[in-house]
Amino acid sequence: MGAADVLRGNDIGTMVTAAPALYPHMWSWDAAFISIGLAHLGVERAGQEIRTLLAAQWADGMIPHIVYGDRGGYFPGPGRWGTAELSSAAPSAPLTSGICQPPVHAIAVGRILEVARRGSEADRLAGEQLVRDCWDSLYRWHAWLSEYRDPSGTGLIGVVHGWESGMDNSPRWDRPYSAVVPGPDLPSYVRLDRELVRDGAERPTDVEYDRYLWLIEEMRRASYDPAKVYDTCSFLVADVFVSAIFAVASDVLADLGSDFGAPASEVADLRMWAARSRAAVAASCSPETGLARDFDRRTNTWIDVETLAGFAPLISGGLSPDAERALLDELHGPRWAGHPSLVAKVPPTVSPDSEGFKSREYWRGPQWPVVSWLFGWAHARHGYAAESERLRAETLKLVGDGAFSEYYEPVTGEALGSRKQSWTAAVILDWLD
Ligand code: 9YW
Repeated sequence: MGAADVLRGNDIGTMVTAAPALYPHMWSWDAAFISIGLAHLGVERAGQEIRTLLAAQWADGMIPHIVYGDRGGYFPGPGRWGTAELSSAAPSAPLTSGICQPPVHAIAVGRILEVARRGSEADRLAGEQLVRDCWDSLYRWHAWLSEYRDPSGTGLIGVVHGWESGMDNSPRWDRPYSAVVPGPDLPSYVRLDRELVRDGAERPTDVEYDRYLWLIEEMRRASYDPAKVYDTCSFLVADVFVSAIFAVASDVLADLGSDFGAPASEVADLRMWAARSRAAVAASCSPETGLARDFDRRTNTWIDVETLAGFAPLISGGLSPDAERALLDELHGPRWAGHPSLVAKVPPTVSPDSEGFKSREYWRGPQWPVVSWLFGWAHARHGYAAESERLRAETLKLVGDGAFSEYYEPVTGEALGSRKQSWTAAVILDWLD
């Protein structure tokens, strides 16, 4: 089965589910990557994916992290969130979760446009129409992040749940999560993921899940009012990887805006947000390791845990040429992507040399093809063509088993998590182009 078949197989009409069994709904950042893959099968269908996601955008501008389709099959489902009952900003159709995910959407629209412009006249027109149709919604999304997740204008965008980072159980979050203490009134629940991924070591633990769900309770109590959530939620971390994505996606959106005649003041906002976040990501780098760091806003401390997110400045740019070269060499060097024990020379989520490295455990070590694509895209954008090509070639080697897995064991190359994961198939389609 090829990558295109995976996407077609997971397509339930207006959405391609993130995975056939484990994730039978639409996830925000997955949808963006999936739309890039879909562009290679038809620009109209790619645009449809973005439109489905944006149709679920909240009235205040937030793009929710899950848009639920008609089927159940995932916990937590819409009932656990209760967003439509509790928040006047949330849509009641479709039902959504109450948090967000990394803002990669403008990057996706930019990439779809590139693909469209190389295709037929109809493709080109469809790509350009997509930009016109979604620019304003994407601007409002970026404005929401700036207003509600960085209210003092530091440039670092806050997340109020590890799920918002997309890297759910990364060791980056261990310390902030240790301060999340589930109350005795946490409603009971049954996990469904453990039925589908039999090896418990590949998924977050039950202790982690209790905390994930307790944060939902806290947000319910704040009625998902973004200012109240920011002030009261027991987890609030300025996320350097989300901030880097926000910076570069704001650049892309600003460029699209100037090409397509968007209001000059909005384009200027985007350029200001991009510059501010780029500078803040660069300034977060540890003087010892050179890696960028998250900042725990509840305890006002830097989080000095080394993970792949520390390479965030390679996504957003803005380091001095020497510092950038050093960080690039570190990423591709023997502690990370070039580690001698790895089957494929793509970055693991945690270095095998780190204490916290767990080779099978989700965001604590495995390699995620979609993250490699993002670094490859950023390398190409910032002029590192050879490194970009290496990530492409090495990831293709990794996924040569045809499983299109969610993540891979770095030392053995074993496929882990869900099979036929849509975003894995999507980035492979883009890379095979
Ligand atoms: C979960 C869908 C999502 C991704 C996240 C990833 C995982 C959901 O799957 O979270 O239940 O664990 O961590 O980044 O969007 O692919």
